[in-house]
Amino acid sequence: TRTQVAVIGAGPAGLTTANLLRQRGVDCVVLEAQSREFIEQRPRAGFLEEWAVRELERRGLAGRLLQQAGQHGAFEFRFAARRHTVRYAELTGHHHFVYPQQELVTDLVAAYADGSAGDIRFGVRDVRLHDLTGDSPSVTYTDPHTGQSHRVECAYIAGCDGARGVSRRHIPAHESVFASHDYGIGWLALLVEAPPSADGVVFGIHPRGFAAHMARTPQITRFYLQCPPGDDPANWSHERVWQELHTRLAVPGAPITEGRIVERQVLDMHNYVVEPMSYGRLHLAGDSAHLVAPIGAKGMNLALHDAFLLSAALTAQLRHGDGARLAGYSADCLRRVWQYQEFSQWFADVLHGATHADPFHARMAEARLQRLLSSPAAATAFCELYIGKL
Ligand code: RFL
Repeated sequence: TRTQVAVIGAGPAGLTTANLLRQRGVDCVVLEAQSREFIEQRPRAGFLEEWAVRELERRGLAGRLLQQAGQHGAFEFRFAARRHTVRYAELTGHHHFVYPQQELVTDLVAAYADGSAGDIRFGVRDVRLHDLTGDSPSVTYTDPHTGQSHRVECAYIAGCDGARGVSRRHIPAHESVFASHDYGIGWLALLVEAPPSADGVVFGIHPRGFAAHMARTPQITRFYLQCPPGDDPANWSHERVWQELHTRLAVPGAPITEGRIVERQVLDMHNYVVEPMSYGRLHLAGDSAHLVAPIGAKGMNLALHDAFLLSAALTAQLRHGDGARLAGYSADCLRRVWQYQEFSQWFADVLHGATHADPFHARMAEARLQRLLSSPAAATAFCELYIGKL
């Protein structure tokens, strides 16, 4: 096969890139390791920042989202048995759209594959990238049904294959800096069949560990519980989960609604950034280039931001021979990436402060929280980052 852009990975980054390329008359082929059914049901993120939704809307990709998504403009901290609401929409003029990631993926696959007859190949194996520094790179993969090897020849490769993908590994170590940070903390991520117990997000700060509540749909709620990194989800029985959630999120008059736990996984809180995000004809986008622990709900938003920039840069190059945006692609993405990394780090220190072994750190976290809750200027600065208004 010959195409202009080979897109590896059909997550939010890859699918958005592919849709926007096709809209602008650039040919592409998407290669995805999983099946269509699998990616349309994989639950992950749920919070989209308003600027990202407006951009999807401008491109005709937000039809169902705008009909179905809930809107959030406030969250609350809970600690010492009290609630403290932060009304970030009032402070910034912007809000979040709550739309499960798998719904966005479903819409983007439909718009690309069904709506515009885009070429997408599911279940591919052994994806490899070739000749990245030459003029005619290519991608090979094995077809799962026939066992046959295929080659996609292209002009550019969009490496959108997530945190565990292969694209990033094709960049020689001496050609990029891999900057990373490990919090040494785990979060037990839970999906529960229960309606939300509060209007917005709840961040619980407690000496037993952080806990959070995030609405997803009227029937499904996500919860997080701080736990040791690498903890075994089997250590968390139904009884233990609910006991800890009730304790860590406890305030009078605001009970937590229990339900069946349909997903339990332990996430080790760590971040990384690959810099630059480009190597020869390969350009990374989304989690393949940068991971931000789900502390401030940033990952999916960054994946979309990269996709908007990459599709515009590739179009300028391939349709108009203008390479300036592609040359600046990595730096343009990384400005927002590093702001979000810094925000997540700051916020993580506040959320986990109550369990910090070092009393100095614990008191610093308290001081930050007090300032955030008492100074409108501090609250506005925080909220601008929280909603991604840069
Ligand atoms: P994705 O979504 O991981 O998509 C990558 C795709 O590439 C495929 N793939 C391959 N395809 C071909 N060949 C290979 N060798 C391949 N290897 C992998 C994969 O199957 C997949 O389909 O990356 P993308 O597009 O960069 O999108 C990033 C987001 O998915 C991620 O940042 C968010 O889910 C992070 N995240 C959250 N982000 C938010 O903005 N708000 C949130 O509230 C939020 N909550 C979360 C999250 C991530 C979580 N987990 C488990 C990772 C909650 C959780 C629990």
